[in-house]
Amino acid sequence: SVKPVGGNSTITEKPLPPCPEMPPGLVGRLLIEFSSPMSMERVQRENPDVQEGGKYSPLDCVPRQKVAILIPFRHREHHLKYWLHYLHPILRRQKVSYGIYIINQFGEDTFNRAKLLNVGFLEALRDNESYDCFIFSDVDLVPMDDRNLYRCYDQPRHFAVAMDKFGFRLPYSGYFGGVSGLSKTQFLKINGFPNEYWGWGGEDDDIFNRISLNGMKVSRPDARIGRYRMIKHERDRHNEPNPQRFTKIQNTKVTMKRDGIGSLQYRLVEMFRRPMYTNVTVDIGRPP
Ligand code: UDH
Repeated sequence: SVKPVGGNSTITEKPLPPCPEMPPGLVGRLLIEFSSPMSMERVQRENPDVQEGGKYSPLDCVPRQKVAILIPFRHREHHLKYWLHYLHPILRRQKVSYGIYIINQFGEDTFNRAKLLNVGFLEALRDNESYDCFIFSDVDLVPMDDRNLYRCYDQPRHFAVAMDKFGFRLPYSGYFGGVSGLSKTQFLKINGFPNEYWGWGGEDDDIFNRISLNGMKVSRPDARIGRYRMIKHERDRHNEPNPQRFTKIQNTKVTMKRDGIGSLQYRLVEMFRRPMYTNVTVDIGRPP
């Protein structure tokens, strides 16, 4: 379109091109460390283009997807600062249109990662940004290569394929933990994630089973690109290994029909926006 500006001069507004499949500004391998001090003020200062609530869209191209990034969370403020410090610039270089959602479990009952992520899916949709891609990331995992593109793929994606703590290899072929991503359609096809895994472990294997049982196949980046650093930490209180996990993952075929996004129940405690992220605090109850 041609817009008249003052007298007889004109500027031509070219329609924006779609964002490139492989963004040209990527740098590849990154130096990731967690020893220098970090503050939220610094993260804000270094990311002035991020909008309130941790939202961003590239200005020079039209992104093909809108991505909600959902982080299960409780008492990990220290990790969150590093995660935001590293991820905002990476996502900007990747030309992602995104919003960051911290799904904070209210109270001190047993932690439930997968249920929090189900809540995140619904609350991000309620935020009216028309997200069509959902990326689920632990707060302590930072990619070491920006060619590991945070978007959705033809098949459900597993991003964290080569973590430092597993010697930069997949711990087993069906591993789906750490960082994963599903389109809205893929997520609904598997009835979302299980709500009934309380405490540590098993929920990621259940999600892997749901994907396979619904005729999909996990897609992954090359292990040279899908490298991650994890911020070292001790086991959290109220997130002990769940002793039921081994038997539960044998039953996904039966349980996925009744347990998932379709049966999710929770109470939203508060939602507020910070400059670098949106916080969703939620009461998800406790194990029966
Ligand atoms: N999370 C929290 N708060 C909690 C528990 C879990 O925010 O209290 C979230 C957080 O995003 C975390 C994710 O859930 O990254 C996964 O939980 P995790 O980090 O406990 O799981 P991981 O397998 O570690 O990474 C298990 C404990 C290892 C202890 C090793 C001691 N040497």
